[in-house]
Amino acid sequence: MTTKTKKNPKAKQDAHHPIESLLRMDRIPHIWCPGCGIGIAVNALGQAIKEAELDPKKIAVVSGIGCTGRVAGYVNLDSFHTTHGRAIPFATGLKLANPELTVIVFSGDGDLFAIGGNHFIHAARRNVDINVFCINNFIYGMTGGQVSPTTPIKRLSSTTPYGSFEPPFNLPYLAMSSGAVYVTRYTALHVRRLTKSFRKSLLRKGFCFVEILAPCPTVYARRNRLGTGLDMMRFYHDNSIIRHGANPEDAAVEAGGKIIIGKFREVDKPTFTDMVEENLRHSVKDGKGPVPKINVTHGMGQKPRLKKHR
Ligand SMILES: Cc1ncc(C[n+]2csc(CCOP(=O)(O)OP(=O)(O)O)c2C)c(N)n1
Ligand code: SF4
Repeated sequence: MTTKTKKNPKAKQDAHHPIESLLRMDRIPHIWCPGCGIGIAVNALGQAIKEAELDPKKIAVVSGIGCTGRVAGYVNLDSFHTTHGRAIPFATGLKLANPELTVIVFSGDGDLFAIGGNHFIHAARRNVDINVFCINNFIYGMTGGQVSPTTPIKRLSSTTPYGSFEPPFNLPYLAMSSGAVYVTRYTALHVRRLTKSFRKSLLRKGFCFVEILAPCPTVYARRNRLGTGLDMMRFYHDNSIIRHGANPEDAAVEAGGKIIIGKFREVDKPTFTDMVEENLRHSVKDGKGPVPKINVTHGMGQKPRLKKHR
């Protein structure tokens, strides 16, 4: 970036954002409200992709529907804005068809855990090698502020005008008990930690989950009188406790309560693709064939190579 000085008055025009190459600049300005946390997370993702030195041509970003779902439209990568709740099965298909891809699901708490909840637990159970990054703003932002599966008890929404009474999901706990190999939570304030966590997730095999607590000043904070996006960042600053290795069962988010952030889990386990290959090898060895040998390393757009075993 060039700094504008008296000697160089045109420098401002030449200034570039550090992750500009990863954004579809022709689509900027984006639709997100001032103070929204989604853009901060997108910036952290861009930085993480650069730091991980991944080839942008081998990355795919998949989103569902919602304000967060719009991320797929702004990244200058192969990206897919899929139907509501279906980002994970779409991403699973991409990864199985082309295991060389780094597949990122970037979507909201409503998309991933209400209509898409079933896909989440099964992809985690199977340890599909994808990265699921969830913006948790505790609400359905895009559709005007309905209660979501993560809305804390007592919080107001357009569908809970007297306060939500449904127990919310504790996302890291859900991810870990479903089988995710890497589970972290940060807030939109903890940009450096979030960037590092994205980077580690992108470089790690298996089902990785990063939860990003992010302000939605427009429909969540306003209705709950939590102030502006900046006020919410101040809240994160004053109330986040970094506790790596904490039991996620103890990390539920309660209205106005302390927030436990950090890395909850990092383990190695065979991925779904590993298990498919292993299972095929055993079936052949046990003489239970004929079993087609699927070459899972074929590229996108190519037909799977099926070979019969004698
Ligand atoms: C099948 C279907 N049902 C409902 C909707 C309406 N809808 C669009 S976005 C959304 C909620 C998104 O909430 P979340 O994932 O939390 O994203 P945010 O907008 O907060 O980022 C809903 C219910 C839809 N598009 N498709
Ligand atoms: S409605 Fe909320 S989540 Fe959607 S862009 Fe505005 S602040 Fe962000």
